[in-house]
Amino acid sequence: MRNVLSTLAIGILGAWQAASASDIIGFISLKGTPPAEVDIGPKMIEASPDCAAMYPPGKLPTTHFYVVGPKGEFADVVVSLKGVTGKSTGAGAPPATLDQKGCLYSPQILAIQTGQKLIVKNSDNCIHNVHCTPAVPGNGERNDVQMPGGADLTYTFPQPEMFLRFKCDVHPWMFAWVSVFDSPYFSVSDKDGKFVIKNVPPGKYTVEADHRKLGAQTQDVEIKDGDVTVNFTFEIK
Ligand SMILES: [Cu+2]
Repeated sequence: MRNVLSTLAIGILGAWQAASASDIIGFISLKGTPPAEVDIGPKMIEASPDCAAMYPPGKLPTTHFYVVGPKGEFADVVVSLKGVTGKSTGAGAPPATLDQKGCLYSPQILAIQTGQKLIVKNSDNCIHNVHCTPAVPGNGERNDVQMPGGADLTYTFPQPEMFLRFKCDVHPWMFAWVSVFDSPYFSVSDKDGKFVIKNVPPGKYTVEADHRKLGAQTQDVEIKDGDVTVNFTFEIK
């Protein structure tokens, strides 16, 4: 009897596992040497000494187009499930945050859902001007001044859009790129090159990995009965 019950329990557990959502996990690497980053120090000193004063002498920032670790760990790649739409849970999701720190946006690459709040903060002791310039109709352009210590600004976008641009008209080197998805199934690779797309329902999908400078790659996967690993390699030719 006991055996029958435990067999039954294992059977039920197995069926439940087979039908439950799984994670798509992976590692993104960059092969080859990316072009040198642009030194934005001289622009900063010229246009805005108050920004330059936020850094130790000789340690002014560069652009961050290619964020690569010592073993090719490739950060800031936006990974999503291609063609999955109408699944946004953005209205009920916790807000995402975009900060302005040291006269740079932080992070510079991020991803949110349609309808999800994006809170923009000013951690600097200087004025910024938050200017989003969407390319997809329905996502409205906005241009807001934000004083030091000023109230947070809140943005939402109704339409999916890749790399929607935020810039600052006061500091012409400041950019952030916000990708907007119509589902919660996306991730941005971290400094270790890792990403996780959580709780994907069973099914067949095309996983797309998109880097702002190097473009998109895809791989097909099937979620059946457990987590799936998908790795991508980008190459500088
Ligand atoms: Cu600014």
